[in-house]
Amino acid sequence: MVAECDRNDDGTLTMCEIHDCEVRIENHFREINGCNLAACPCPVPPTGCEGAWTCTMIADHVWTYIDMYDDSNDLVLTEADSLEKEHFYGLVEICDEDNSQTLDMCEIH
Ligand SMILES: [Ca+2]
Ligand SMILES: [Ca+2]
Ligand SMILES: [Ca+2]
Repeated sequence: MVAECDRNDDGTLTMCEIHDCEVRIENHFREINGCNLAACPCPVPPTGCEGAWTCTMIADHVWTYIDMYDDSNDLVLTEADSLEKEHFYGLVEICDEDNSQTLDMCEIH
């Protein structure tokens, strides 16, 4: 593991070296299976910024959100899902990057 993932050859693995390695392994698996590749930045904890979220926390929150509101389990929020209409339209206004009037996971993210 160390030999394979230690990018700067210092004999230790930082969090980001391990993370990059995991992403490479995951993308190797995805390539074989014809899936879209993961683009995951290293989840560096924010420093000197109280209340800031890491990318991992944001990703967790997206899943929580989808879990709570996506009744149709298609990983897309639409008018048909149980999100309050007012809240949904507010989010669409802010987050709907392709103007489809629905929110996919990446838009919520
Ligand atoms: Ca290293
Ligand atoms: Ca849905
Ligand atoms: Ca959209």
